[in-house]
Amino acid sequence: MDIATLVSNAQALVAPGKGILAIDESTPTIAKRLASVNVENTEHNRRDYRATLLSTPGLGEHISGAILYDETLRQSAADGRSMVEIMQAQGILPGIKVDAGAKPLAGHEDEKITEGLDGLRDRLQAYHQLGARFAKWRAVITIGDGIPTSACIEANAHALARYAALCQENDIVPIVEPEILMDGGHDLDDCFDVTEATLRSLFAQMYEQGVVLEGAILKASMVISGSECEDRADRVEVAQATVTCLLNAVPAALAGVVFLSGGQGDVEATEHLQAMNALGDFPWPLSFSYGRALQQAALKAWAADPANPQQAQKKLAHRARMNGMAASGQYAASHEQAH
Ligand code: 5MM
Repeated sequence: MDIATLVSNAQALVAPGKGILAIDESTPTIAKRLASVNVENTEHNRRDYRATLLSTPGLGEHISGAILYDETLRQSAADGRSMVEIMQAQGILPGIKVDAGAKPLAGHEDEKITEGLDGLRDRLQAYHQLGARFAKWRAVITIGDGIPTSACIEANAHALARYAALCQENDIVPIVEPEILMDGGHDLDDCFDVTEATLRSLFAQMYEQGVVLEGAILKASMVISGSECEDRADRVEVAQATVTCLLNAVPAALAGVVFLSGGQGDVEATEHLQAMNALGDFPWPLSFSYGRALQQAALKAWAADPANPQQAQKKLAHRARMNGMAASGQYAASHEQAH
């Protein structure tokens, strides 16, 4: 394990004004995204869409790394350059999703456990050779009647910690992503309690497994009201609850925290990040690792005219710039109009 390289790559991923582009949708998930814009889910279309995003001029100004799906890491664009070469030319670190998806947790109705530890050491070695320098593993926690159970929280925390230790053994920075789903009618306090319990369990397990926190990143969901909640918290309430929860449960030694968007609107996700960074300085950089909130506008523009990728690239560059500003606490709504 090369700790100096792990730490320097982790710090590069959360460098000031930069965040991560999540384009690691599994084939069933990208099928839904493409269907929403009436595009057929073929390998050719997935390749062209993702090559368009990664080739955005100047993308490296606000994007430090991109998380890819296995297929994308092995692909080359139509011009013959590999996706990894495109990213290297942009100064963007290649990342890879290594979990095998969230499956039903035996004996626990409506709860999930993320699989993928078997054979992971060999896969990480192969991914490192292909150019990956960081990885991601997502656990899914649902809030509902009597759930999440401690069995679900602890099983997922244990798997995340074992994944993280294996990554570091292979000089790959682990991003640990315990996503508390926004689905449901729960309120902000419910989300706070579940998020705090999940993070406390995760960092206890990471300590047990000997994960070097300075070379690891948390991909967190915000503390936010459920999408069906009747009285949803506003931007400042979400920001205050989220940073309070993180300060309670996340060790200061961690390299950084990046947020997922989880179904928020693209501007909403930027506003929440800005509201958090406006609250002051924290032990870790607070940045972004958005999937949908970075891609929504770009996907629509690309689907409207795939032969003219510049429109989609302009949309992505704009959202990356807005979120880069929010990561530095310098975003304002007026910046949206400058687009
Ligand atoms: C980009 O989507 C990622 C992969 O999802 P599946 O494994 O379900 O296909 C997903 O893990 C994503 O990175 C996170 O959920 C964050 O994305 P959002 O859209 O919530 O910011």
